[in-house]
Amino acid sequence: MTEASAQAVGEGPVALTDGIHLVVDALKLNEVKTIYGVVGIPVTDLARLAQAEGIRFIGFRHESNAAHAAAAAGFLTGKPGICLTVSGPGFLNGLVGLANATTNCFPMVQISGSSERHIVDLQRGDYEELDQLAAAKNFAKAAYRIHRAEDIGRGIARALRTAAAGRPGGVYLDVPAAVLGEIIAAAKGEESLWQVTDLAPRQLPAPEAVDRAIDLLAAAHRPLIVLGKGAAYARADAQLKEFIETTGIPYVPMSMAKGLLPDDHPQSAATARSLALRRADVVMLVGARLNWLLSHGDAPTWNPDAKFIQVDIAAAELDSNQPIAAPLVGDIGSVLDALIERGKPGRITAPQDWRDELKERTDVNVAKMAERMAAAETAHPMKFLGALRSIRDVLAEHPEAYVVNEGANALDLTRNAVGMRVPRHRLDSGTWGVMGIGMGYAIAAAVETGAPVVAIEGDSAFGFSGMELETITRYRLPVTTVVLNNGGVYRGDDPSASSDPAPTYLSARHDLMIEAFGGTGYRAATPGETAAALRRAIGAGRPALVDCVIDPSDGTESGRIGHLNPKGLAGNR
Ligand code: ADP
Ligand code: TZD
Repeated sequence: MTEASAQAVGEGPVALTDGIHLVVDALKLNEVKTIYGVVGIPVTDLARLAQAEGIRFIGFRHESNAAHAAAAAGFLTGKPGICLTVSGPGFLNGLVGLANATTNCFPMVQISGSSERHIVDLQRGDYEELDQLAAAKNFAKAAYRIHRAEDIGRGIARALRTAAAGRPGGVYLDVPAAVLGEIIAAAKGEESLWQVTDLAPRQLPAPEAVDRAIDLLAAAHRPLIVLGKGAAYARADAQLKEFIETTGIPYVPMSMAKGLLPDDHPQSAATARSLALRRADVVMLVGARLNWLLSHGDAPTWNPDAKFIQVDIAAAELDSNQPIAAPLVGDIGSVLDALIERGKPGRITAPQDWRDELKERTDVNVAKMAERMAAAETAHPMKFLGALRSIRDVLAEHPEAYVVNEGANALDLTRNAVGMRVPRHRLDSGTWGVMGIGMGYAIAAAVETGAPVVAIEGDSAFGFSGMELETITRYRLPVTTVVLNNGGVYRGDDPSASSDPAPTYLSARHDLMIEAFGGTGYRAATPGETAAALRRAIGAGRPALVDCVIDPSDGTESGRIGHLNPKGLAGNR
């Protein structure tokens, strides 16, 4: 406990402390720098004290966004992001972010106040009554409750450790109001706190597992590496580059792995993705799961005879979809060290004809994309690709900028159109395909890094967290939001079946929204206006929003994943 906090509680014959001070002291001891949250009973004083003690408190308008921010902070820093919520509904609002963090394997801890146990558990009807621990268990990597002030240090250490070690995820920590208010001797409190040593210990693969993978890669005719966001999270950038470049194996980055190597790297098969997946005979997954985003490893997307090597920290992930011929369980840095060390120079080389085949397809697809973008340049009203070409060019002037991206068409098209050159600079809807991460992720990126952030948003996607524009302006963050506004969910030109607007229809001037909070709004109807506005906004380093007027007829239903819509009788229409 700090001197300041001892005095705050009062220096008597025996110095005292309370639960609130112990939470703050424990977080400080574990070097927590920022808390993202919403205050109210019973955590308002906790936020005040944290701020007074030098922890930055970023106050949100909705807990879902605060929780998304904490998750993004976890991804960006490699240490659990902290979210603070009030009991009952506030807790429940945060749970989407906690579940999303768990789904994406980002480390975060949601600390929530909760109501009186003896009332909640008999369901006598308390203020904001909810059995939060039971609810959180379903949506988190783990959920814990602290019952005594003397256990606060233990609870926080346990939560931080669980969130970060092994496969990272979201952890819920329940701190009832009574525990926050509990008074104990300061000395006893201080003794009860500890700092977690080596938050996410390295995990080394067994040598025989490494050799098995090397044998497979050495015998491959068409080897391929798939980089996932686990590889970005692992921060093994140098080893990845060395392994990929010395073996010559082509690679495909998943969206948040873009930039681990620059997108224009000669070995990137991103623009020949379908061919690469369909033809590869040995596939090494590095921090990427064979989930829906990779068609579960099934034919016809994949070669049915392909053999998989999987590098992952979570052994239970292996064989979840396809037989894994060479499991490599460990942290990616350690696994790559071992692969580099045990693979004798020249043992693994990607055959030239395979590299040429992919290169040929890449050249064709790059040319096609350039043509489509050039055609969009002059289209009026503006098309997605017209706006994105300008955004791409301006972002190329700012490789330090973080890109946040959500929507359907806005997500799919931006992913392909906007190249990344720096690791961990792209954050998007991720594994869950969730809308609403936009402003929370953008705020965390700005707060954690101080770099400019550009959030490229579908107009529907933006609405889920749009009120956080006020948070962005209140904290004067260098965030520019670009809304690709085609007036609807997916598209803005659906016919309505009644006198009400169509279910997909939306209508908003988002540039006026940010003006209400003191930020700068731009409206851009052409690619030229888009470029000029974005350039000015990033240059100014202040909160801004560019509302891009996009042709309502541009875009497809559900973007690239329209096939997931149930057909039913509509299929016969
Ligand atoms: P993507 O969506 O980009 O394909 P996923 O989220 O599906 O990526 O996969 C990330 C994987 O990375 C998870 O299975 C997770 O267990 C794993 N992972 C996360 N951090 C590490 C690490 N440091 N070392 C090894 N594997 C990791
Ligand atoms: N709610 C949540 C939390 N997540 C979701 N994914 C959805 C709803 C459904 N949904 C999508 O999958 S994309 C999307 C919704 C509502 C928005 C698409 O419209 P947009 O993007 O304006 O954001 P485009 O560029 O117009 O396609």
